[in-house]
Amino acid sequence: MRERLATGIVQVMATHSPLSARLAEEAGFDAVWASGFELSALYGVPDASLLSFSQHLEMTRAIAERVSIPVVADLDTGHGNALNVRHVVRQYDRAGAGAVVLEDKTFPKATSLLPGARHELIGTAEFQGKLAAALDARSSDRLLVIGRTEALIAGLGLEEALARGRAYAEAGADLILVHSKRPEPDEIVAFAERWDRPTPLAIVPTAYPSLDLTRIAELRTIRMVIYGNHAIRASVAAMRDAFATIRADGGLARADRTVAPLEEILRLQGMDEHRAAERRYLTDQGEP
Ligand code: SPV
Ligand code: MG
Repeated sequence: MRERLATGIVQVMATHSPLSARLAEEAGFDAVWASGFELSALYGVPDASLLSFSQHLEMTRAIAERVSIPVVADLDTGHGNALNVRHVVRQYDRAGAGAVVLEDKTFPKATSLLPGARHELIGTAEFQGKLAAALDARSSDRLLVIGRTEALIAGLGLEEALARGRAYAEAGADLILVHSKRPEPDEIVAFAERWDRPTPLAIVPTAYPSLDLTRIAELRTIRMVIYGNHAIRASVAAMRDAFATIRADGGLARADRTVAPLEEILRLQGMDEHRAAERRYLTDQGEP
């Protein structure tokens, strides 16, 4: 991940499962985003600190086992104070995460893109302590620690966002993620243009999709783009279509032409390797 960051813009696709992570890898993304929003949606609950840390950790571990690209793990607020962060980061490090993202909101958090949600931030110094705890907890600097400010999401303005970003860079964060929910990229562009630290920036352009890679590259300070929730949204749209077709037709014939063939699912499950292992180890096959 560090090498890729040094040479270009790292594109990270959202996932909520090892299967969606494999599809992201096959599509050519540099890394996958173990998204708290996507996993919450998968469980059918709001992204509001309702799932336990171990539920998200197990998803991250399962993804890391099934892909060879890095996993960027969404740790939300770190599940408590700096002492909780130490514990949590050690677990994600062992689970094989390539990066962890911690955000400066209070626990329990409100999901960032919800219109009218109340967003409260912890103090800058307290969040610096959480970042320091995360940096000390990692087993090596292979694991990137990304500090995320929600100052723009909370409506605190550009100056506060920049001040927090600088403070988190000073605390040693490897990247600063700055999030915005405005439908236009103006405040992110302003942030990126005024960013005056060597620490690279990360963004999640879900709310402002007009900001594409060409423009991001021109800004020069943004090195990571996280496509925040297009895995779960794509799968919901695809499932809804297939379910409606089957209901309307009273059968599978037409839906069968649009859903992925069974062979494709078997391949994604690693069935070839499984069958090879079967031939190698189940040597009693054929005996009565
Ligand atoms: C997530 O995907 O869980 C994120 C990005 O943190 S957002 O939902 O936009 O806050
Ligand atoms: Mg999240």
